[in-house]
Amino acid sequence: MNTLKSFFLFSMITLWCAACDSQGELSEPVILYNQVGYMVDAPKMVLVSPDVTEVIVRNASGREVLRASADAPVYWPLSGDSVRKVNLSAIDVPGQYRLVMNGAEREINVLEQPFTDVAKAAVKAFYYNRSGMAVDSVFGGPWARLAGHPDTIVYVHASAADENRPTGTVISSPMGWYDAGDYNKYIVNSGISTYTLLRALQDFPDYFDQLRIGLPDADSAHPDLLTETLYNLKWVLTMQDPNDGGVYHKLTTLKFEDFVMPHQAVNKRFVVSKSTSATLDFAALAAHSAGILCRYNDLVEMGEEALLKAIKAYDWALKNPDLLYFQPGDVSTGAYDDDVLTDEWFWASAELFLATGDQKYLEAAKSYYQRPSIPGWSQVDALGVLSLLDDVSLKDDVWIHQLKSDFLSLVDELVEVSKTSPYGISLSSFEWGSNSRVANEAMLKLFACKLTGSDDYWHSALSDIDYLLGRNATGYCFVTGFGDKKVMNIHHRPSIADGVVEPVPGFLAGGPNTVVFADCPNAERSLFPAKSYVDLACSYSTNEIAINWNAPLVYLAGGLDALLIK
Ligand code: 9MR
Ligand code: 9MR
Repeated sequence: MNTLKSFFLFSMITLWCAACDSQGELSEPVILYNQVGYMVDAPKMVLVSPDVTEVIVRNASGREVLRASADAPVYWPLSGDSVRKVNLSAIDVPGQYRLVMNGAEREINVLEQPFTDVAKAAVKAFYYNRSGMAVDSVFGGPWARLAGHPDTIVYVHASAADENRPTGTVISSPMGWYDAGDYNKYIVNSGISTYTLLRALQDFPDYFDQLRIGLPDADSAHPDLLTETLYNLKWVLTMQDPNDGGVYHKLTTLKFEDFVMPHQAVNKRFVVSKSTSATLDFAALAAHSAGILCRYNDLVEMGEEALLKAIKAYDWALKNPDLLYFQPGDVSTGAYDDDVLTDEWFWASAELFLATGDQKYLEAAKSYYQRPSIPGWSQVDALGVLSLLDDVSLKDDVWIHQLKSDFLSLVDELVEVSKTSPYGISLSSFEWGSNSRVANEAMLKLFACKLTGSDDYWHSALSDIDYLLGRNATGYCFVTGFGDKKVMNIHHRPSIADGVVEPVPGFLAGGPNTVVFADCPNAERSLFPAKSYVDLACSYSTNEIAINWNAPLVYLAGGLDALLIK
């Protein structure tokens, strides 16, 4: 049988068996729902399998409050199944409700502000991933752990050596977050992650100013989100070579460490290769943060230093415009290699212009500008656009008008897709970290809502969070520590090695995709990308966590909550 035929047969069997168990008996209907909570004054949608035509909703005292009929089933080629939408928006009183259908029951929560706990946990996750610091039991509960990776003795790798800092030179580069389930620290990925958290702070200041998450270094003068972000920013600023302004691509062991606790992962650490991408991302982040730091008396000096470093980094990039990152032969940790830097040039130029007012950076930004795309570690043009659109002094500028219209047309397209998508999201493909793409799309939608005030945008972002919290083709609530069908086995070294059953909470799992099938050789994996996810620690391609995936979750959960307090 040829591949196409067997794939077709496989799909038919999958469809036919959607409502059967292994013996072909009728099994429970499928119901997919946001397992954390729905917002009271907002659209509420659950998904059911084709066998369900009506859902009865009962309140906590058992009284029927709604009978909602299910829409016609719609097939999604990406999930290989058909689902029906059920609109529960008529529920307008907060509380717990039971959904009853075909003999099965599920409970949903309807709340004024359902996402506060997710927002707090998503910020706290960064604290749990701090390098060079113990997690105290007062703040970390069962996930308390010893400190690892002080990074006060870090070697200059041959790929990064020059006459000022020859191979083997020792430098100090402490603090910062571990990138993900591994223990390394990568500038490219730190750039977007740190920026996204600062963006959340700027876009929803009232909300994040008062959000307290329990940090050992918290104080009343700074929002906790800023305190957490500073922990990484301080590390980022150590990654510049003061001699020439170039920035090391990463701080890493030569190979990934084993699945041990941070203090047991003691292999030598190196700074590897300066690269144009890391240097531009550094310049953008440092320049952007300068503007924020200068608002706090005790951080003014750090802000001024950050700006000087940003300028120096940009100058280095001008002299070394094409130094792409190539993984040295003896290094096998994350590469974050990107060979298209137009967007990094745009972002850095935009931020340097905003921070200095110097027209030369504006001219550069204009020359690199292209219609933005969804943010990702290798795609940062939207970040520059958000910063420019946020600057009130530019709002009458003709070029900025163009940016705004390009940005809104991008978000409008996303919203249109989500309206017709069977699962109510804007994804049309599934990449590594697919859940983060959902969250990043939602971030753009919330920003568009701030720009225009249109409900359509935040409703679509709300549908994205519903997806992440359980209303997806796998039925998992993808944030650790939350949900009825919980993710338990993230590819996260501390969660694997700490002996605690529950994983470290607040992390967004990478999510379904079909990029790598070999990570868990014995696991059954769907061939359909939206279902191709396994909650197994071996599955680094679907079940790792990462700072650039959690940052847009912070923005989304906090942003939605914040919009509701208006
Ligand atoms: O554990 C590694 C994880 O943290 C990385 O994100 C991932 C992708 O680079 O790689 C994991 O390491 C795997 C390696 O790439 C291939 N061999 C198996 C390793 C994990 O068991
Ligand atoms: O998020 C990254 C993804 O886009 C890449 O395809 C993948 C393989 O290179 O690497 C991912 O990033 C990992 C990084 O290399 C190492 N730390 C964990 C990151 C998340 O898996």
